[in-house]
Amino acid sequence: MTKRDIIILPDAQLRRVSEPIKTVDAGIRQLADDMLETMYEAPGIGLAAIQIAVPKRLLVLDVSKDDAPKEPMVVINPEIVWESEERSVYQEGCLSIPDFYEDVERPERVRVTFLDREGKPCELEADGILATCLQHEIDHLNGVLFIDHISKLKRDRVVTKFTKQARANARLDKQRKLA
Ligand code: GNR
Ligand code: NI
Repeated sequence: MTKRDIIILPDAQLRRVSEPIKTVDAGIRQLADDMLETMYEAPGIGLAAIQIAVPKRLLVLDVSKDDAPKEPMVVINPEIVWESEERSVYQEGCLSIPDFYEDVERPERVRVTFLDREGKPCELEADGILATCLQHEIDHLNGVLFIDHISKLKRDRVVTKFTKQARANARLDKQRKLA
């Protein structure tokens, strides 16, 4: 397994719509393993392939408690086939928007169809943090970020902050290359 770099705001790749996976082969299983390692290292509870710059409809997650055995999940070509009327609010974060957290309202429960790491069709009804995490990751596959669900004022503020930071880093890189 190999840890990969996570891309962050304002990287335009985060806005891409990812492509369905045609066949679940050894290459896809390798990619899923790399994503799990990257997620556990971060650490995070979920990771979409686009966060390591791979525009495929694949995500991994593990919402098990820190002191419980690991429960890695590989979710390929997910589709939300049902969502509850009932909503709930969770404070979300994102590995592609480090150190920024905000409340997001989403359906409390969802049913999701997907392929597992063997390519077997599966269906799952989720609630709580699993439902939130699945919806957050599926958003990534569609180029949507959790900041798209908060107020424009707060979103603009965080995008500006990360854009300025990226510019400052680019300037520093350039100076280092000249030195
Ligand atoms: O690690 C993560 N924690 C988290 C907390 C609340 C709601 C969603 C998440 S997902 C996030 C990892 C990530 O960025 N996945 O895309
Ligand atoms: Ni995220």
